[in-house]
Amino acid sequence: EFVINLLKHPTFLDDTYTTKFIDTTPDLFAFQKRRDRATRILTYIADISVNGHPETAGRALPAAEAKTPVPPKPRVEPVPGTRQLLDEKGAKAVADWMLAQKQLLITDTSMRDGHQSLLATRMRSIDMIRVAPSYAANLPGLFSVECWGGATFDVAYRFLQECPWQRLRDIRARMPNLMTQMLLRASNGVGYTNYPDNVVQAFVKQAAVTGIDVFRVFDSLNWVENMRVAMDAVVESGKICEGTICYTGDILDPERAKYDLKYYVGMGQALRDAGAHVLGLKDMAGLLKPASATLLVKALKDEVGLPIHFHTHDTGGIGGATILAAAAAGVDAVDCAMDALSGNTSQPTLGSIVEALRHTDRDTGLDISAIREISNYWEAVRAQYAAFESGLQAPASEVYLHEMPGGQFTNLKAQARSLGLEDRWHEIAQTYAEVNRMFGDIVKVTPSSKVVGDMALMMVAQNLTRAQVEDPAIEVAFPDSVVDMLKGNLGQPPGGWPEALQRKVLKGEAPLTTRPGASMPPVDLEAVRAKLSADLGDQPVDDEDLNGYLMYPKVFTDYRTRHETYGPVRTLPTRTFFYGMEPGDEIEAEIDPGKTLEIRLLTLSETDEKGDVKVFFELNGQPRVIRVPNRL
Ligand code: BTN
Ligand code: 3PY
Ligand code: ZN
Repeated sequence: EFVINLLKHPTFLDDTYTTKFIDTTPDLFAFQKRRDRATRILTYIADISVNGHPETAGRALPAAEAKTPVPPKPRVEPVPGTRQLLDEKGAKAVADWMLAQKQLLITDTSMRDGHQSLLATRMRSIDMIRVAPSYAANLPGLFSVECWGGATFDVAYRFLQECPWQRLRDIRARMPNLMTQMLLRASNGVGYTNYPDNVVQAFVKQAAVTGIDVFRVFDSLNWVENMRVAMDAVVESGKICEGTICYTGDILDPERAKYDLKYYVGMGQALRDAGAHVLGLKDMAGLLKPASATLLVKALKDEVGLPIHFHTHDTGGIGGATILAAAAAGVDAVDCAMDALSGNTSQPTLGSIVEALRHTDRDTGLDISAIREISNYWEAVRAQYAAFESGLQAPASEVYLHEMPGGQFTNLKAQARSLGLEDRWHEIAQTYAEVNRMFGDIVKVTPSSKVVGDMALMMVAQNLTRAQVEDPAIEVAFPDSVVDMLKGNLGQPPGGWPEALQRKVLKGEAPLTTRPGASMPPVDLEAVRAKLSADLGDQPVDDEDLNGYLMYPKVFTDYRTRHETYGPVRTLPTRTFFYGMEPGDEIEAEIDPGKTLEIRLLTLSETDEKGDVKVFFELNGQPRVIRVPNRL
């Protein structure tokens, strides 16, 4: 029997847009609305119990002995942390404080990059929200908690049937003393393409209002010109602008002279001059080697003058060594993932970095027993996502060949599997490297990494060599993303695009060489809001909804349409969300603060002549029957 007691906190999971709707529409019958929501949730459970969840079909099941995750008890009331410093003294004061600290500051990435890089970004909000109070109370000395942005935004709507803004609001409310952090792809927002300037500005403004404190802003081609709109918007919001260098190549390798020490120092200075409070050093693939980190961090510290926040991945297995080298060279803050969500394509292991530095001059001061407790919680959470594990068994030095970002690696592997190419993975890795050289040796990070991945998959699937692709006499149907990138729609890489390839791909069309946003007209936000509201049957569209729609129109409206059928399924325990219930199972779901549904599944009928199954529930002690089609 599987029973979960959700946190009985009065503000738990507050303020769905459904409740906002009720709040702003007092003449609605609240009782009717409530009953509807319960019915919708029962419909979802019934459907999943009968038909399974498409995302977990055919995938590994959670182990039979998997335990219900129980968050560690908050030991004390949260004491003031970095959040209070930011709120009271401002972004510049936080940057000055970082520079004045001796201890190595730590960002925990478990709620964003950790699960993005290990579990295909599939972690649900409820699993984060339940542990947020433990972070606030037991680890008040963290620099920040990365919990938003990157791929989590669209995955929330698309695959998890939940609102990313609500996730942020709920985490923020439970971690009042810690800074929240997000990953923002500059003019690409949290999407895969350039957006008009006013869309990027509106998005940043909303993220700041809903609860982001630290914005890590990067561009997928390291084009500072294309980062200014987003960076200016962050500075304008009063939050911390972490202008970020993406690291690729190897500064010690004379063959990769394009990305040498001088290049990175120059970019760091340009980001400082563009208004960054903190300099981010984002090693998205985990390519920065310890000896190079020593050189690079020293040079950036000396020649840029901003505090440096280092991010890496452990794909090659020596990420921890690089962090320690960076710490010794004076880096101010680093990213780690809680132990149970660390290693391999994720970040290095938080607890082990803390231990490695204990009793040294960079001692983090973090409580290792609090870290262990939180990691034990994540271990139990991770067990529920067995369906999304990549099966990666070990770190591999192959990362220095392909240079894939940790967040893309397992994703591309899954794409390869779906194309029947999984057994040719090492060939794909080799081809990915060749595509990179063919594109002129570019930074590979979302979205440019996706373009390289698309091209590599296509070449392997069609057995095309680089020489064939480049041969003007051979007709090649390039993926749309490749055409788009070589048109200049993601911006310009250092040194520009290789001209011969660009001519072939564009078939004579002239490429864009200016900033894409400069030639995109502003979107009429209020007109879009009005049209969206009408399309949704005159439902209200608030600023969060509007910004979600502007990033991902179809993903957003699909989410809203499903929401009409299934209600606030984000309140279900993860096991129920992905696997439904079995006769005898009992769960609780708190759909509003203090409003808890107690749900028991009694039995399921045989499939009737219409092809339907009747699912018999007890809802808060009352019998309820839901009929769903058997689609299996
Ligand atoms: C990256 O590619 O740099 C980071 C990970 C982003 C993953 C998303 S999920 C869907 C899409 N397909 C990809 O290959 N990458 C993105
Ligand atoms: C993202 O943009 O999602 C990334 O994780 C890039 O590394
Ligand atoms: Zn990362």
